[in-house]
Amino acid sequence: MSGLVLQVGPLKHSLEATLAGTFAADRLPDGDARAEYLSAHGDRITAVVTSGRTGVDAALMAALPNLGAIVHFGVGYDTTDVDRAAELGIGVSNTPDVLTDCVADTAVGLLLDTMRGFTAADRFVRAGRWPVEGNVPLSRKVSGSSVGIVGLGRIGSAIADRLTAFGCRIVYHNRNEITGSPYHYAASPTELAASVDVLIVAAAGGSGTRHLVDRDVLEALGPRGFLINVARGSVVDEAALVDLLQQGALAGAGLDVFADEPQVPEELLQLDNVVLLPHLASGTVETRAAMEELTLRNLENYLRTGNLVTPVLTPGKDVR
Ligand code: 8YV
Repeated sequence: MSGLVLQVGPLKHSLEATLAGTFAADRLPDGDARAEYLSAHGDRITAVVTSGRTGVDAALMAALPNLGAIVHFGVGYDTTDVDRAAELGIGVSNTPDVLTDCVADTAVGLLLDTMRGFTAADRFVRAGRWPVEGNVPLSRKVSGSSVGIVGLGRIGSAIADRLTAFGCRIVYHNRNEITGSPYHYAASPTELAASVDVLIVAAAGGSGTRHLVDRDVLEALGPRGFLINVARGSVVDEAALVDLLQQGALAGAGLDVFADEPQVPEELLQLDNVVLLPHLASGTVETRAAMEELTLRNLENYLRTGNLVTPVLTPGKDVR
């Protein structure tokens, strides 16, 4: 198939090298050079490779009239306008399954750290406070606690499996109850939050889940409740979260994702009961290699056959 591959946004270095070398891909320039590039080459682009951090919006799709597939490095694709892609017959793929373990591991790690205060205690030791002040304050027990999961998909289920081994009682909320699930279902996020010690956000991002965890949900979680988010910052009302944490109306939070990454609200940096991670959940050597391999398989398969290996939207254009 003729046509050009375009890299949109930064990607893993080895993936960028393969795109440029094996696939002779261009990289979309930033700034003023972008419009110039698109008017000169936009109609030659048949496939884009991007990530959940950049994506392809409707304006960029309009500048790429022969685009047939948007290949994502990452499971989340909320930065791409999937509704518009569907209207235009553009296929979209992501990298499901290969990162499930690492994201679930991170959720459990954040839960342990947030409830037990490990990172805060590490800061305490490093600051030389132990010999002076004695023991740190008591923390909260993880094993046997009640855990609510917002979004019992692949990642949510892997988190639930892990926490079952900790003797936790698992409750979940999804748009629909899952028939045959071993876990209790809560009909709303508020009902879920009110019944658990910890709320873990594992739902996909995008307009459908924006602020699904709003002030009411966080208030239902209450001053003894913890919030863990490994999904997308957009799923939680971050301003309400910050406000309630500052008031002591939540026990703590463990966050790998934020509303405006890489910006983290200044107020959170001052709080000792909050664990802050730089969106690292899938960031292991093994998982990123598997994501890279699946990304390239999607691209190669699309260019060769017109089909994606792990589509979230099947390509509607015959590109051969
Ligand atoms: C990545 C992610 O950090 O897969 C996702 O949706 O958020 C993470 O695994 C990201 O996609 C890499 O750009």
